[in-house]
Order: sequence, then structure tokens, then C-alpha cells
Amino acid sequence: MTKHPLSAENIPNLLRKGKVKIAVIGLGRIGLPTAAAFARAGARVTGVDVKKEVVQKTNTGECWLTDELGLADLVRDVVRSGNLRATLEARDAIAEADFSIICVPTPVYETKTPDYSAVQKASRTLGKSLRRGSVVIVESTVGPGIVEDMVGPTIEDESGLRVGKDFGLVSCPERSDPGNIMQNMKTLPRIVGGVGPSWTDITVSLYEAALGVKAIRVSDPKTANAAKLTENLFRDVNIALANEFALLFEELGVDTIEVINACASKYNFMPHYPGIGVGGPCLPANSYYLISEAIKAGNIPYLIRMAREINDRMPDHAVELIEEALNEVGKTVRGSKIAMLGVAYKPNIKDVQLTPVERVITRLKEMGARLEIYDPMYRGEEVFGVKAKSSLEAAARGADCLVIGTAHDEFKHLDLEELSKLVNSRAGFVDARNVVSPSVVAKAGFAFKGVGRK
Ligand code: SAJ
Repeated sequence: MTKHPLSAENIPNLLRKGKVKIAVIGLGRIGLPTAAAFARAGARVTGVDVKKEVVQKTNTGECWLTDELGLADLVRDVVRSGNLRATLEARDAIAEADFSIICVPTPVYETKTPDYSAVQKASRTLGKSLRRGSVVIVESTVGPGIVEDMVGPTIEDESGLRVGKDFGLVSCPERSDPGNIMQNMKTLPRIVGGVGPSWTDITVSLYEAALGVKAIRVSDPKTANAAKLTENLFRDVNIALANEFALLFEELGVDTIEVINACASKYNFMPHYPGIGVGGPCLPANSYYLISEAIKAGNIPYLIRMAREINDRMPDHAVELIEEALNEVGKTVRGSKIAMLGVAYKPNIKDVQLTPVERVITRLKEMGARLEIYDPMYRGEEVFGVKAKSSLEAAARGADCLVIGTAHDEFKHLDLEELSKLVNSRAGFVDARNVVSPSVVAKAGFAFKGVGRK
């Protein structure tokens, strides 16, 4: 810990002199890039993680994340420079830290209630060795009020120190887009809300000096957390609206993609697209953080809840389209070989957390289908009980239906004529991610179905 009391003014200078020490709790998809970015800026960073393999890999300069552009090189460089090291043992890292940043996951339980156990555990660990004058920053996504009402009191209980008086408590929610995190880390403004303006100022100074991004001050942690959830729920609700249009326009014989692309010509229309559903560790979970706080406050957020229901229904709709496509070629799901192209929850990343494709695969198996999988991020790996093929052709060979589950770039250049020769006589083709042109697929002889397509 620097001997100089932290101030917004002296942070840039202390950083330059390598005098700022940071502990990052959780070296996951957000924590590791965050630790590496601060280390690049000159901070002495210790990453803490419960996974031995992550700690060992990091300390050899290796990066467990394979799909974040630029991260592997950065981790190698900052470990080699000595600015980043990883440990299983949090105590010393926190005791000497000027800033301790919580980047642990916040999933939801089966009951759709938030699971803050990792945040609670990190707060306890922090409380055990936190030093007076240091700052605790919460980047994990939580409901508004959780930082003030759970993290702060937990640290106070463990440490005997007082929030705002003896240590800083600040929310600076991560906003980076998985798959583009290193880019976002340099460009995306950060939202910072602390208990007390001076701690907010110190944290703003750290993020601006170290990451070179603009920081937006808000009045307190719960406002920062409300902003994070607002931007993610805005997306989830708009995707639900696009999915609702798709279900309706299919009935009306209108092509939803044609409609959305036409609407996108208007200045205030932000296009969102229908599909197989909403996956990932964020959107399918984040609504429930706000819903649980709302219910505590006696409020029922109807639209947010309905949006979740609509988006959660889309995998079953994809199964209906697969059935329809197979029926059109005189086949049924039972006994058919179905090739799932893409299992990741979004394009070009290696992540199947809460992917909507899993439900489709489970349903099809229950209905007696034989499943093949091809995903460029999972070649030859076991996913959802199926060994993924190492090539698209291998998955498509003898298939009765091809299904696009993820809009990976590779699927934007399909040779449909070639594929039509590999499949089992006339086959179905279901595009659940608006990747291919319906007419081109139909021209290649497939029975085409698409979410929201006519
Ligand atoms: N999706 C659609 N239609 C769309 C856009 C997305 O069906 O028009 C689907 C995607 O295929 C995916 C899911 O929604 O399955 C989520 O996609 P996403 O692009 O929102 O990806 P995430 O969850 O990886 O990242 C989001 C981002 N939030 C916003 O853009 C508001 C990211 O910036 C956040 O940092 C991240 O959540 C997070 O960590 O909260």
C-alpha cells in the first residue's frame, strides 16, 4: 500500500511510479482482462481466484480465455513485467492493496432469484484483511442497493472499519461486451458511484488514468448498479419485442428481418433481432436482480418479467420450426439426424453459459432425434453430451435437418449447394439466427424455416 494517502490528484502520478497496488477478486471473463489492463497501466496487480488451474496458468503468462482478442499477449507481457501475478490466497493481496476490485460471478438460482453468494464470500474475505484508507470497487453486476446493504455491512462486520470513513465502497459495473472486452476496456465510458464523493473521485481518477476511458460519476453505488441493469434490461426487453414481432409476423406471412432492416433507416429505431433465444451469463439473469429488489419494494415489473418469458419461449419455437421443416420433407423428429450448427450463446465466442441452444438439443433428444453438433469454437469437444464434429461437412453428412443455433462468422459463407449433396436426400434447414438468405437456401433444395421469416 502506498504510503501516500490516496487522492484523485495523486493517483495518475502514483500509477506512473508503479506505486498503486490492486487486488482483483475473480479472474474470470471480466476479472482477468481488468487485472491485465490495470497492470499494463503500471499498477502492481494481484489476481485472486479459487481455481488452481487459472492461477497456475496466469502465473506462467498463459491466458485461460481463448476468445478475447489481444488478451493472451497482454497477460503474457504483464506477467513477464512482474506487474501481474495470481494467487489462491487473498489475505496478503488485499492487506497491501490500495484498491480491491470484486469481479466474481452473480448467477441466478433455479428459482430465478439472484445468487450473491460469491459476492458475499468476497466481501467476507475482504473484511478480514482490508486496510484503512483503501477502496473496495464492485464490478460484479448486482441489484441496486446490494452494495450498500450487503457488501458494505459484511466488510464492516469482518473488519470493524466504517464504510466511507475508514474505507471507500464504490460500484463501477463492468460493461464490456464479451468477445470485445479488450477493445471496450479502452473505449467504453465507465459509470462510477461511491459512498461519498471523495471515494467516487478517487475511483474515477484511477479508471481514467489507468484505462484512458471517460468515467461518468453518479450519486451512489445503487445508481451505478441501476444504470448497469437498465442498459441490459433495455436490450433484453427490445429483443423480446423483436421475438414477439417474429412470432406474429410468421403468422401474417411478413418477413421480420425485412421489416426490422427497413425500420433501421429511422434515426430513433435501434434494431434488435429475433432468434433462438437469449443466452449468456448476463441478460437471462440480470432481470431477476431488479425483479427481486422490486418485489422487496412491493413493486411488480410486468414488462421486464414478460420479456423474460417471451425470450425463454424461443428455444421451443425453434423446435416447432425444426418439426415443420422435417414434416415438409416427409420426415419426423423421431429417428431423424439433426445437425446443430453453433452452440455458443452468441457469435464468435467460446461460451455456452445459459445458451438457448441447450434447451433445443435437450428437447430434440427427448423427441427421439439423433444429434450432431458443429461449432468452430468447440471442434471435437463434448458439448451437452454430444461430441462435436471437427468439421461442418462431417456434421452435415447424412443429416435430415441442419439448424443454425449461433451466428458464427463461418456460417455466413456456407456453400449450400455442397451441403445439399451431403445431407440425407431432401433435408430441412432451420436458421434460428438470421444468418442465411431464405431464398438461397430454398434454391439449394432445402425446406427452409427461419425465426420470423416468411
Ligand atoms: N441477442 C438476440 N437478438 C439481438 C441481440 C442479442 O437474440 O438483437 C441474443 C444473443 O444472441 C445472445 C444474447 O441475446 O444470446 C445476449 O447477447 P449480447 O450481445 O447482449 O451479449 P452479452 O450478454 O454477452 O453482453 C451483454 C452486453 N450488454 C449490452 O449490450 C447492453 C454487454 O455490453 C454487457 O457487458 C454484458 O451483457 C454483461 O456482462 O452484462
